Amino acid sequence: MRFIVKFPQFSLLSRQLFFRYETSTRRRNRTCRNKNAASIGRARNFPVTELLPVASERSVGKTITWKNKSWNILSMEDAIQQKPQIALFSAGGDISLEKAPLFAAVGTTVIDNSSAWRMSPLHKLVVPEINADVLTKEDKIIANPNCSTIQMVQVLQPLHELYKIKRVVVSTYQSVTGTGANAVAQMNNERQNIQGEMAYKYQIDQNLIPQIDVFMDNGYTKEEMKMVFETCKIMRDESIKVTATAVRVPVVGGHSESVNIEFEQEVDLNKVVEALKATKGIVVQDDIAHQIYPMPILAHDKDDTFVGRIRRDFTQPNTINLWIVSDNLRKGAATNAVQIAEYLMANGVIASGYPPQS
Ligand code: 2RA
Repeated sequence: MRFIVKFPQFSLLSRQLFFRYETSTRRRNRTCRNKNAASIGRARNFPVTELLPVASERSVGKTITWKNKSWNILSMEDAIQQKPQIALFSAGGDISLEKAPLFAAVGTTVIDNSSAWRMSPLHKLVVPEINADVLTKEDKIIANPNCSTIQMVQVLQPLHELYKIKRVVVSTYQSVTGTGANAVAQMNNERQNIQGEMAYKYQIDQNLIPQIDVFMDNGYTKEEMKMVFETCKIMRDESIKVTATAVRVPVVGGHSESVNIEFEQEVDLNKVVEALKATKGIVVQDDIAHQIYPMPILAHDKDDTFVGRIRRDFTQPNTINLWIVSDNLRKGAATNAVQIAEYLMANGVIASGYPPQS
């Protein structure tokens, strides 16, 4: 399999990578996105045997190093000609709209981290622990959800199964890494009193910016509305009401969320904690006697999503508050994409053999 990988957080802004990997039984090809995905693929022992990096014409012919080997960077056209079985990429919405169908047309399954396909009724939006079962061999372009949505639905889904969620009020505290390397550079420059390019309109160090992405006609930002729509789609329940406020904070390790959840039924807090502890990918960090709770500094570079401060909202019935933290570049992006690829492999959703049949 081959991956397409892009590395916005490492300033290799147009780089995409392809991998070919081999399973113990047969040779396969997959495509994945970003340096984070590459390192996660390595960490998760994803069976890549060949890496086919793809970049703009300027970089074609150069090499990159991955798993102690040097790999030649290809053009997009060369990569398409090689018909990888899976493409995991994050090349931005416009490139995705143009190129993902070209890969799909040659039989590649694209896992896309842009927002281009997320709300398309013809495309699946997948957090593997929640709804990977929707995937079929016909799904040639699969959408990876927005980072702030992924970590929230991971926690909401087991609780929805317990008590049926009516309404969610979420405020996010999102890392500058969600914007990219330019935002991390802006924050670091400000900390050192260096004049540099601004990723944001305002100073971010020692500040909070209550705007992530552009404003919509309804007064909410696009980031906030992604949380509204994507939650219902992933959880397959249009009745869940979500209202969000998304805020950028001068933090690197991950996104944090304060979430108020109202249920249809009466809530037993012990059962909430038990359900979360039993959920794959969730780690409960909730021991206020010892001041244990999730924080981005602890979540950084981890694949899990952390939840704590689980408590009853005493202002109204059937309602709780909790605090969720996850590394937005890991489970919020690359890890989720690699997990989708793993699911496709493990469940035979991708036809075996190489090259794929188009
Ligand atoms: C952000 N959610 O944090 C976005 C990245 N996709 O800006």
